[in-house]
Amino acid sequence: MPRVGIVMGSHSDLPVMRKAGEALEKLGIDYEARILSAHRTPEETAEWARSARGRGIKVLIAGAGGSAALPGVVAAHTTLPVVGVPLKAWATDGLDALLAVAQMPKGIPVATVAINGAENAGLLAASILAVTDAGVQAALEAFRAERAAEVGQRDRELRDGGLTGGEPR
Ligand code: RP5
Repeated sequence: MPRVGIVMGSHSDLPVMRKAGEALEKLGIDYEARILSAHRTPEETAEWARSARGRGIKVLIAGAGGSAALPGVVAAHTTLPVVGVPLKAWATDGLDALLAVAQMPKGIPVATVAINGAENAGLLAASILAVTDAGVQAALEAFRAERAAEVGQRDRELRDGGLTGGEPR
């Protein structure tokens, strides 16, 4: 049964937003995913957010670009925690969406990750689930241990081989 709901404002958001799903899959967490727009399909968006708790969903992840109202609108219709992902769209390198998602009015919070930070949104949703799920907590700890091992490996390579290799970001 899905415990996380992922929503994005457009099919054009999918290449970034799928990283949230991939992070959850690595941790063994089921999710549902939808394309719903705060502006183009406002009624469907509200209904999805309102009904999420009743479907057993515990955390929502919402990504949008441009004026990026979606995470805030979703949060307005549920008291489930909402993780917002500001997406880089057609202008301003995503700063427009970052401000729209982060600058919520008092009383309706959205936990905002970095621009295009969909993977971290998945990990943050997992951390929220891990508060009451020891299996997810163990999976997160294993994930972090893997990341630490990767850093250690790169450090050994650098100390042995000097400042060679590396890929531009
Ligand atoms: C937002 O506008 C979407 O979340 C997307 O990031 C952006 C552009 O949407 P499209 O015009 O590509 O559908 O609502």
